[in-house]
This record gives sequence, structure tokens and C-alpha cells, in this order.
Amino acid sequence: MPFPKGFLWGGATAANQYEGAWDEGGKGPSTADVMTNGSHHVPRRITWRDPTTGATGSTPVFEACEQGFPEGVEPTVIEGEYYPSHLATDFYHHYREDIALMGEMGFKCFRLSINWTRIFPNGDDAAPNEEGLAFYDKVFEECERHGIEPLVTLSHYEMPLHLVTAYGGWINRKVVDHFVRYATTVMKRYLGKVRYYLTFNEINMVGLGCFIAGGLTDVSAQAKAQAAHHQFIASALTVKAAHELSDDIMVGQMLAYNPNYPYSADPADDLLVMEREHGTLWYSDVQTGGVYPPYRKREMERESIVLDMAPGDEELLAAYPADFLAFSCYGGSTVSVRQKELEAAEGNLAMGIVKNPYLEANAWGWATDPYCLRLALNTLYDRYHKPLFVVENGIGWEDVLEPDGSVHDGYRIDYLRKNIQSMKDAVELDGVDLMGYTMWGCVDLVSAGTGEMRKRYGFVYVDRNDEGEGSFARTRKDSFYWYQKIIATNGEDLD
Ligand code: BGP
Repeated sequence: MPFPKGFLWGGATAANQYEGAWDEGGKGPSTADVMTNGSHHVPRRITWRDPTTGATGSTPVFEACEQGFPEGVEPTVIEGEYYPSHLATDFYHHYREDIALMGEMGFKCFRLSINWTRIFPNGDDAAPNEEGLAFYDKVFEECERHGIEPLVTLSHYEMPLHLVTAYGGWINRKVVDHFVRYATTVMKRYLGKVRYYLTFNEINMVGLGCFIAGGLTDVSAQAKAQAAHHQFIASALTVKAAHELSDDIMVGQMLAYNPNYPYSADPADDLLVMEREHGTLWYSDVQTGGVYPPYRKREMERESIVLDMAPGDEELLAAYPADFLAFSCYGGSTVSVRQKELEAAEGNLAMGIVKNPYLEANAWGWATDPYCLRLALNTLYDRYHKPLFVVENGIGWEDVLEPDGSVHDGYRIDYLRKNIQSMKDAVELDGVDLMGYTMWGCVDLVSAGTGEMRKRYGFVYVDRNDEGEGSFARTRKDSFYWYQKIIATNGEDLD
């Protein structure tokens, strides 16, 4: 049996892309709630207002991370703009139906995130919002009814907007305390119901998506490094609090990790690969390995970054590293020193620089890569020897709902079959210790990168389009039945 008994098969989601009900149940506004939609070629924007002049405007997400925002503005929701997170695909009102569908597929695990702003609407409130806590009580009860283990991300690309406007986001050490209080409140409330937590989704995105992943408006290299440091400290304190609460809770790191490929046999391309790997792996060296690696220390020196460390920080990181390492992996990313002469990759920056002639890509330029999971799992297991968890993998596609109510997503089955085979090889042939696999976006949800609905990942189709129309009705796709069989045979039968 390649996959161990109790292997956690399932699917993954994120509150800001799935829940909707952005202003219901006492929820406060989050950073995700001020992001408009975009498309493959048009970036999402963050809307803002200048509190002194009252002027409003917006900044594209990646520009906001390179140049920052205009002086003095505050990100905010603006009348007349369209924000996909506000209704998303309405898990808030469909959770019973959705979890039942997951149960029907045989899910052992459901990765979801808790909306921080349902629990602490402003982040620094004196007491948690009972209505928010009660919502997740019901969600976890439903999971239990269907024998599904929840895997909870505490902050998936969102944080209370107030912690940005009043504190400057993760650059401020006080945010660490607010996060740890939130994490502890949640872990206590759901004790015995939730055993697996992840602190920050794709923590290494704080450098590329500063606002999305770090609530940053100051985007200097110093600010990005300091924000990451505060998230590491918050993670260590969460691990500490979890272990004090119960021996039964595991807190993992969540890293965006796509293996890097050299375009050619030129060793200079390999060197580029090494540098790109360093750019990702220093985050897991700290959070999972417990220490800042020498190459990162040197890089900070070169960039004149001086971390503001409190006494005891390094000891804290070493004493409370993550219990396991979870990661997202969609396909390899290809790099070359001859980048200018070559065809550019069409995906986002994290997905690679140049087009790989050996790999196909979807309509958004994300490479579909049959080997990335085995490679990623080996790299990460060799480095940390800790349990791993594939918490995101999948393919975005513009699915078509046929008049007879069917969705024929053979391309998804094909992608998943190859990826699960690759994961199986890592377990069977290489002996990697793997806890589970949660396919990204198991029920259709809003795309994080583009804010689109048309970029769908699910086993379940949701009637909702990019114009904000649709009934939210759920429909099983062909892949629904295929995945049901994969789980039933514990990954033995991939046909
Ligand atoms: C990861 C994020 C998810 C998710 C996924 C797919 O980076 O953790 O939130 O959305 O990518 O990306 P996209 O939605 O842009 O297709």
C-alpha cells in the first residue's frame, strides 16, 4: 500500500475566496475585501481613500508591492466597485450542502481557513465575536458528522483591515500579539474538534504579494523582512500555545513551493535555480528548521536589512518550529540566464520566468507538470525530515456546464492522475512521510490571483460568473466521481 492507512485525502479552500457573507454575522472588513477582480492580463486592484482629501483610487496588486501606495491613503471598500470576496461562492450559507458533497466523495480531510475578521472584526477588539465562533462550531460539527478531519489555516491571504490602517500590518510587532490571541482563542474553542492547523498561507508570498500576505503598505526590503520575521515569531508562539493546550494539536507551516528547472545545461542556469530555491527555502529553514540560514543572513547584509529582533527571538524560533510542513505545488517553474532571448512563461512570477518547452500550460500559463510533486516532496523531506502535507495542487480551467447539467472535465482528471502518481512515487519509491493531499478549490471558488470565477478548480461546479451573477447552485463534475474512486481505493486505482 503506497499510501498509509489514515492518509488524509480531501480538498482545500480559503475563507476569502469561498465564504462570502463579508459583512454578515458581525464580520469586520479584511484586506481581501478591498481587492477588485481582474483577469489573466488585467491585475486585481486594491482600492483606497485619502482621509484628508476624500479622494478615492486604486493600485494594482503587484505595483502595490513594488512601489507601495500613494502617500497617506487608506485601503478601503469603495461604493460601485466589484469585490469578488464579498459573496464569493457563498460557503457561509451552503456549508451543510458542501460538506455533504465532500462526504459523498469520501473526503477524510477538509482544508478551510477561518476568517480572522469573523472572530476579531478589527483584530484588536477586547473580546471575540461569538457569532463568528458559533459559525465555525457548526462547520466543524458538520465535518464530524461526515467523518472529515478539518485542517484549518489561520490566515489565508487576509487579515483585519484595521490592523493595516492603524498598525501598518505585519511590520508592527503588536500584530504578533493580536494574531496569537486570535489563534489561541480559536484553538481553545475548537479543542477536540480541530487537530491540524496552518499559521499563514504561503508565507513566502509576503515578498511578492506584500498587501495580500502581509498587510503591508511600506514595501521596502526592510519592511518585507521584518513582516516575515513577525510572522515567524507568531508561528512559534502559536506552536507553543498549541502544545500547552494539547498533545493532540499539530501546527504546520504552509509554503508555496514549485520546483525550479534550469532551461539549459549551462551551469549558470543551475546557479539561478539555486538562488531561486534559496529565495523560497529560507522561509522554511526558519519556520520549520528553526534557524535563519547563513545564505539568508548574508543576503540581508547585502541589502542592508537589519532585523529588529527582541531578546530571545532566535531561541523561540529554535524551540518551537512547525510540527509539519505543508505546501502548495502546481507545476515546475523554469528559469534561464538567457531570459531575454526566450519566450516568457505566462503564469505569475512564482510560476516561472521562461516557457518550458517540455510542459503544457493551461490558459493562464500555469505549467501542468507530471513530476513536480515527487521532486518537491523529495527536496523538502531531504531537507527537514518532517512530515509533509500537500495542501494545494490542481488545475484552473474554464469549465462548461452542459445543458443536461454535466461538466466534462477530463483535462482535470488527466492533470490530477499524473500529479497523484508523482506523489505516490515519492511515498512508494522514496519513502517520504506524507500526511495527506487536499486538492485546491474542491468546490469552485474565486481565483486568488485574478479574482475570476471562470478559473475553476473544483470537483463541484458553482453557478456564479465574473459579472457577479448566478444562483450558487452546486453541480457534480466528472472529476467528482473519479476522485471518489481514488479515495475509496486509497490511491490504488488511478484510472
Ligand atoms: C495559491 C493560493 C490559493 C489559490 C491558488 C490558486 O497560491 O494559496 O489561495 O487561489 O494559489 O491560484 P489562483 O486562484 O490564482 O488560480
